[in-house]
Amino acid sequence: MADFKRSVVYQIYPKSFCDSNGDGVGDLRGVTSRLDYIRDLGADYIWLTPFFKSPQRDNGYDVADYCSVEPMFGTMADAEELLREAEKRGIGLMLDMVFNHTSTAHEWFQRAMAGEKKYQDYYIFREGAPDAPPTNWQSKFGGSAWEYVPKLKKWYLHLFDVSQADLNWDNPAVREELKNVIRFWQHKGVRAFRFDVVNLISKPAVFADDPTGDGRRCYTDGPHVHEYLQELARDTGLCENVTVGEMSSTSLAHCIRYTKPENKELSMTFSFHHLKIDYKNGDKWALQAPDLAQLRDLFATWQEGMEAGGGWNALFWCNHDQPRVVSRLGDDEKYWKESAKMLALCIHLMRGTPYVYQGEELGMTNAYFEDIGQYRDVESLNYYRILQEQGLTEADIMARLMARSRDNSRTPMQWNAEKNAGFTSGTPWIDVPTRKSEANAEAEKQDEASILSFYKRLIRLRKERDVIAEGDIRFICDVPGIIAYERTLGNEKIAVYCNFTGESIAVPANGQRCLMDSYEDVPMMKDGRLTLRPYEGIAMAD
Ligand code: TEU
Repeated sequence: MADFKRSVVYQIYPKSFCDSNGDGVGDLRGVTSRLDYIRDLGADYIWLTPFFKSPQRDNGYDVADYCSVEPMFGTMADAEELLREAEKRGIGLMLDMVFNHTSTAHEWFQRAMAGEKKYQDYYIFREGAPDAPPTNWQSKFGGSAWEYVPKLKKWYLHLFDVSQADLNWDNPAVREELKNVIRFWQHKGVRAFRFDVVNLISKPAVFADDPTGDGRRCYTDGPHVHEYLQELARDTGLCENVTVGEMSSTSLAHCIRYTKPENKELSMTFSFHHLKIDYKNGDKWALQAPDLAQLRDLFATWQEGMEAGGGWNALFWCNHDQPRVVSRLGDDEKYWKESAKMLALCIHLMRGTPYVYQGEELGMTNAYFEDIGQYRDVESLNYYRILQEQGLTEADIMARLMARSRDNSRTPMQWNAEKNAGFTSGTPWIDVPTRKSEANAEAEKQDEASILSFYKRLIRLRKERDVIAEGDIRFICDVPGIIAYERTLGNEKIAVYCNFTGESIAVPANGQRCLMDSYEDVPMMKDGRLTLRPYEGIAMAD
């Protein structure tokens, strides 16, 4: 069985993880200094978000040189040391390849701007009048996806920030350049890769307006995407590595194709449908209570569907783009511990490879910033302006940012209860949240009943019981507010019951032995019925 199925990946956002030199920004040596913490947690890989040379308009997702280290994060020697030290502890590094676009500060783009035809073909430039963008597509960060360059009399495409120009994957020279980037890091010993928004790389042959939407249907899972991924994997030996593709607005059918082993594309995919259940009418900036029935249906569809099609999911609630799950789907006050543990149990025992985002294992909460001056993220700042232009009140806008901003997950990692949560001796680049200072590594390490200890046990359980990595999955018990499923491998069976509400709910249940309970208690089981307390999550074995 492939090693990635038994693995757990720990995601680090270096800027916010640990600052070794007191400049207020986390760095690679900071990561190295905390490797024992990650080993003790039980993670097998560390996904590091981009630390490459970058103007940091989008915190490193605007790469100016894929084969160098941004000085703010350290040096190439620091990266090599981190790799070596991680390997010593049996941990592999997973690097983040941002191949849909480069920063406009990248040499390729600069040369394109200087008029070199060869490099203009690396990007997506289109002729056109200065007042008429080639299509009506919208940038994911707000506004048009096209920027006009007067001196070239051309537009270029940027599906994200204006400083992130989309690469032209139809140009074989671009594909060769990107293969060389992978080879460069493989040569240094990197054995896992994450590919940023990789289902957006293949643009349509003809660029046309999207009559009803923002354009995503025109370029998502595009015409040559599978072919390009196969070529990339074949020519760089990626099948020997662990790979995960971030898939924006994708479909189950495509994710099966991306991850079916015989297709030789990727080990697994991230999809986001389950994290849009609180978007009103699909709009990230419009709030609504989470639709729990939809959440259950989406998990059932994706989990059972990927199994039937022979694909493999990456399992996650949190990353550097998402609000903290305990604030979003749990209760970060009254049932803080119980709900954080229930959410962990629910996702880790599904079929797929779990990802833990720094601080999730401590139950870190949203930032609850009250002042726009505390926000740093380009998307949040853009939307602050866009929502103002739409005429929303300041209070309404701030409530939306408080719930949805990507900065919710980018606050400093909470190492202890001291100043700046032990993240830096200087002034942190982004504030530490005021809520839940007890969510910190030092305190939780000592406490058997902490959220951190619960994550450690969950990760250990995956290594002890084959049914978690290998078993089939069936969703059971269609009761509102409950997500429940069974995993089966031969005679081995685990049943998982999770209450996503603040009320007690009774469900029909079987299973003899409790493996884990988010209440750290004996489950309330009687006559074939299990009463789940508020936010209780239970795993039972036969
Ligand atoms: O994110 C891709 C993406 O589309 C979203 O997660 C996006 O941030 C969200 O939908 C906006 O509401 C990836 C990276 O994870 C993200 O940090 C980068 O900003 C983005 O690509 C561009 O590289």
